[in-house]
Amino acid sequence: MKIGIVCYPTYGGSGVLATELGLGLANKGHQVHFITYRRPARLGHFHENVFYHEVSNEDYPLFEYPPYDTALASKLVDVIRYENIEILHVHYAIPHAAVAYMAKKILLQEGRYIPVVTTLHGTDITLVGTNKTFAPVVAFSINKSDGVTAVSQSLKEQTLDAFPIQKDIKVIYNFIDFDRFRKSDKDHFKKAIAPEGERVLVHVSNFRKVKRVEDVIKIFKKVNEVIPSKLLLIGDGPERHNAEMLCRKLQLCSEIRFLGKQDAIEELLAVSDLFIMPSENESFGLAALEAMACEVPIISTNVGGLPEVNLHGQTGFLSEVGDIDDMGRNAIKILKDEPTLARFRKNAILQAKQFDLENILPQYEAYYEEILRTAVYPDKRVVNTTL
Ligand code: GMT
Repeated sequence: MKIGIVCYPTYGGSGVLATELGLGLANKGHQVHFITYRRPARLGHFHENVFYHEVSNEDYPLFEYPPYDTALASKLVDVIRYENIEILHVHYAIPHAAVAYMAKKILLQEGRYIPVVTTLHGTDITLVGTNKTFAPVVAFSINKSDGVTAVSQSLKEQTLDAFPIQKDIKVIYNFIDFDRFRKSDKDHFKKAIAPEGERVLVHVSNFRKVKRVEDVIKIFKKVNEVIPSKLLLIGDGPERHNAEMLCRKLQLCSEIRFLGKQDAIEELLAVSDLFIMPSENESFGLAALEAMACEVPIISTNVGGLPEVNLHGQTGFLSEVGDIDDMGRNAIKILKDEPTLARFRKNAILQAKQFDLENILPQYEAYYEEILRTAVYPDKRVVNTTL
């Protein structure tokens, strides 16, 4: 298949997932075309089946806001036309689903039908999407997609609650590549980070408000009072400054390391004992899954799709948002002795296997095939012209 992929090329979960999906599809022989404004963060190496088309935007004194949507729609039309893309998969509804609809209508005038699959990732529904600034367009463009997927059952339900959706939404979970994410021997790292054999706690995110990074530090404080430990904070974003200020206030700076954005996250997860995800909202929690694949148990909240990933009492624990005391207590329960930690580690990797790329990738392929069959082939232009 020739597949077009649109995503945010940044470090956000939706961009990571979209890039890994594209690479996985390319490894299976599909031709994958990424259409984005920058090369996606995880698209670092040459692959014979991967193509990258950059969306450039025109600056003009009149534009206070350069019209990215228009630039992307035009680029999509161009790439789909000349590369003969068969199916377009857009990640994150805003603005990608609406832009895809625009490109589809333009191409339809030429008698070319491009089926569009939209994957909902989370904040495009739960935070930003329901905002009245965007809501009508989000609902409309989801309904106009040929196929819609959500990354958890919870996100599907939240979407159906929030919008008048007539489309069937298929749940296809986030996935993990075990070739990359697995526990490896990084003893030299461990010694550098925790020279006295301290427990290593870790948090990875884009440091947005929704991630509640300050809660991570407060939970760590509770653990640190009882168990010798270190905290690694990986990623960067708007909340970093506040997090640093809190470390200073709590006099924890010598126990906490801010590592910024990292590419080889798996190497840091390999030396970690516990992952903390106290998010206010989380449609799935890809960062938690990456940790679990490296045998790291999870302390998380119980929101969104997290209970579908983190099994309470087995792979970690779930708590109410903001319940620092409970999360602190649970963290100590897991870290208190080696046999308990080993049991949680084992359960974490077993659960992560449910989301193995090898299982999830064929679900996307089958879904594309179904969309191509039902949206195009049975009654071709009849379906097309009624759009
Ligand atoms: O919050 C992030 O990490 C970024 C965000 C995004 O849309 O880029 O991630 C969302 O998509 C991920 C991949 O599907 C999910 O695993 C995350 O749970 C989801 N984030 C939220 O719902 C807050």
